[in-house]
This record gives sequence, C-alpha cells and structure tokens, in this order.
Amino acid sequence: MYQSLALTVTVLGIALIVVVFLYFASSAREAPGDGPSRAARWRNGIFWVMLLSFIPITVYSLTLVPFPASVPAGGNPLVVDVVGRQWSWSMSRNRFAAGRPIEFHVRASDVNHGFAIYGPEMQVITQTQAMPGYTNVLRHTFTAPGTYQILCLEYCGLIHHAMKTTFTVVAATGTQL
Ligand SMILES: [Cu+2]
Repeated sequence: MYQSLALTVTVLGIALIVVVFLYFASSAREAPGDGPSRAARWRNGIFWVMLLSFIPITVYSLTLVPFPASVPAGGNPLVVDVVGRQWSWSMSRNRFAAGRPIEFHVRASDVNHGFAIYGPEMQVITQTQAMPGYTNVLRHTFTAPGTYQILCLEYCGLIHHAMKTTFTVVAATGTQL
C-alpha cells in the first residue's frame, strides 16, 4: 500500500514540475509590465500552496515516528542469524512457522549488502542493510505460508544479481518450528 502511495505521489510531483516548467517556458518572452509579472505571481502562489500543504503533511508524518516494532511486546521471537557475503546469503535456518515472530540478526562479512525479503508474489515485504561490523535487527511475523526469497538490494559487485536464497514459511501447527 505504501509502495503504490509513494509511486502516486512521485508521479503527481513529476507531472506538477512538468506543468510548471511548460508554463514558464511558454511565458518567458512576455514583455515586462508594471509590478510582478504573471510568472512571478504564479511562482509566489505555488510557493505558498506548497508551503502551507507541506506543513500539515510533515506534522502528520512525524506523529507516526517512531514506528512501533512489528513484534508484539512480550512476544518470544525466534532469532535467525543472517550473514551476507559476495555473493550469497547464509541463514541459521530456512523454515519458519507462520504466526511466530522472527528476529533476523543481519550482518555482512565483507561489504555492504541489502537484505530484502520478497514474498511469494515477488513484492518486498521488509528489508534492512547487511553491514560489516554491525548487526541490524529486523523483526517480522509471517502470516502467509509459501516460498520467500532473499535478494540483495545494494549493488555489491559483479555477481550481485545472483545473490539470492529462499526459505519456506509453513502453516502454523501445534508444534513450534
Ligand atoms: Cu549484495
């Protein structure tokens, strides 16, 4: 949902820039008259519209920070160690039960990598950086069984595109995986 929202905002923003550019390009040869030109009045108007609309958007988006952890308080997460290297991932396990909170402890042994989990429909579910000398903790609770993929989101060398692995999420049963 946030991906399509970001896409919509980006496309609308680009369209706005194009419209404004075309307007000023077409009116650039107007003879200067008394007082501010039409272009200047438009520029001032757009400035105030942007300023007054971005202030409430900024205030609203700041109320969402910090984002709540995706593991409910008091949960008992399963810790999974993940190490990225040129050009593979190693995970301490690759089979999880749906509904069980997972805590990925992600690091790298050589250069920076991007640890991204893709769902069965190849959409990014969650991601973090895999860095040498630092462990990032990524919490996620899988709800749907299926085969998930881990791809590298940060160009890290010649065979970056092949840096992937898979893991399986099975339906929750009585026995915890
Ligand atoms: Cu990589």
